[in-house]
Amino acid sequence: MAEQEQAELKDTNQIESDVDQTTKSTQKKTKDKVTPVAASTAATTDVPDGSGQNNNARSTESVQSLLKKIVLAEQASVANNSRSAPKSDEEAASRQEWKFWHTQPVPSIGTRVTSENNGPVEPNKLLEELKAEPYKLPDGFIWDDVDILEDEQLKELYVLLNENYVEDDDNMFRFDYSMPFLRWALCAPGWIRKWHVALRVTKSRKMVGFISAVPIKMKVYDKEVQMVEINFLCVHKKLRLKRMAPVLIKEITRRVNLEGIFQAVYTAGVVLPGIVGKCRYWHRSLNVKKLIAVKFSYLGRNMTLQRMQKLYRLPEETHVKGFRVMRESDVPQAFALLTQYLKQFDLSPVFTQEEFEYLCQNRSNIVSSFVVEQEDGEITDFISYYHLSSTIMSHPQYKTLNACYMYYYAASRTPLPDLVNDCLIHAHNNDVDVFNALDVMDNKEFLEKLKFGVGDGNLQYYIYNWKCPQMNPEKVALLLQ
Ligand code: MYA
Repeated sequence: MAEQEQAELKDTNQIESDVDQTTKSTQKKTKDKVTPVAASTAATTDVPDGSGQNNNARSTESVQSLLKKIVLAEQASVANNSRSAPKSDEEAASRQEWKFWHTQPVPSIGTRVTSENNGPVEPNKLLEELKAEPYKLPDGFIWDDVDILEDEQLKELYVLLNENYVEDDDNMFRFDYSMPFLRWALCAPGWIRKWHVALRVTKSRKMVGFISAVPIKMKVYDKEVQMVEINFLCVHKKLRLKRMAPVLIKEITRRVNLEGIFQAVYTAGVVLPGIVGKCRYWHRSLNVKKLIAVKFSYLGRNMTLQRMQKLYRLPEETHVKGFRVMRESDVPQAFALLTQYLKQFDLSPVFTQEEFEYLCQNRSNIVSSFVVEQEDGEITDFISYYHLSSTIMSHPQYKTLNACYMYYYAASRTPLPDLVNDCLIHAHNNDVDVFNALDVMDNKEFLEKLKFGVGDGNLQYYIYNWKCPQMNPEKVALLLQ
């Protein structure tokens, strides 16, 4: 084994029994892919509650404009709140040692990449240059390819992630990917079983680590490149900080390289070398009472629960004429709209119709998608969101936070805020507590207008073995689950 590998694996012995014995972690902090749901929306301005006499004198318009100011003030207060400071500091990251990442084909932090650069860091390798055997693991651990189509194995992955995956900075919420959601995300067209890599304890066969890849064709600036997307990197809490993550990453790289692919796209809440885009999550409260109860949101000075509920209240009926759930027969038109829309971005997937249908068709509790149908039957707009709950880690009453995330859309006729507003109404009617969106694509057109509050973490986009200038969030059009 090479020296580097030996170093990566040191300290990994003696942990097998720990992992077998303990299910509840004592680890204080994990670094997040993205704060699952945490946003402190603390309103600091007084607001009319709709019940008092002093409101009667105000016109609807002035109340509207006051509400808008309150939302903006609220958002500013969230942005300035030290609790909401970005948790990953790029300057600090530039001083970090990067024992593993410095060995990888990614530009170092602080490298200035000019616009002439848009290509691989290192050339593709020949098959005979690739390592044919899996990376060696410390005694007591084995590799396994998870069969996601087998319920038992899917359940094991579900449990690993449910107990050990991404948490917010304050360890209050942890992503709770459902089994059908995981099967959907991991079995996207072109998936292969050996890219669902698990780390198991040899004796007990307990799953204690995971990483996955699924194929995706990406457009980066003016180039189209076949890549994989890497997701669900997870190491059991009892195995943390023992250099297991680099071994998982190297093993998935080896397996992907063996299929002739040398680039990967991934996102993380942590700052790592090779950032191509730095985005931010925003949150739109739907179930104010619950969000406050579970400390997702806070009532600011001079704000009451009733006022806050009024601020975020939504009608029951959707507004846009012709807005309806997407059907199978809409797929070709919706696909054409999305394909056209995605062309303008610097980082976007290049979907086939089959991939679009797989990812964006309606699936209960996984994806909700809608179209606008004109009177003549033409489909002019498409919009979708995905459902991803978080476990509320310590609340006596509420155990699950129902969240959804803005996914792909393409609006050719209807103003984007109107489409999103109908999604909010739909989500609210379906018991979603909070609607999340990144500041990617044209999302800035609706975030403030529809009362989203800025979140407290960044989501960085990365491309493995690729060098290109960093892009602004509004040039990013890739949404990973
Ligand atoms: S992002 C989601 C990541 N998962 C979680 O946050 C879940 C909770 N956390 C954990 O399970 C662990 O803390 C993880 C780290 C597994 C994250 N991406 O083993 P260690 C570096 C990449 O001692 P642990 C997602 O799924 C760290 O800087 N690297 O640490 C996309 C250090 O390297 P260096 C990360 O805490 C994943 C080294 O690992 C991340 O026990 C994309 C320490 O290892 C991170 N999120 O485990 C992966 N966090 O010494 C890259 C820490 O250099 C894919 N580290 O500072 C690359 C492309 C591969 C395919 C290429 C094909 C061509």
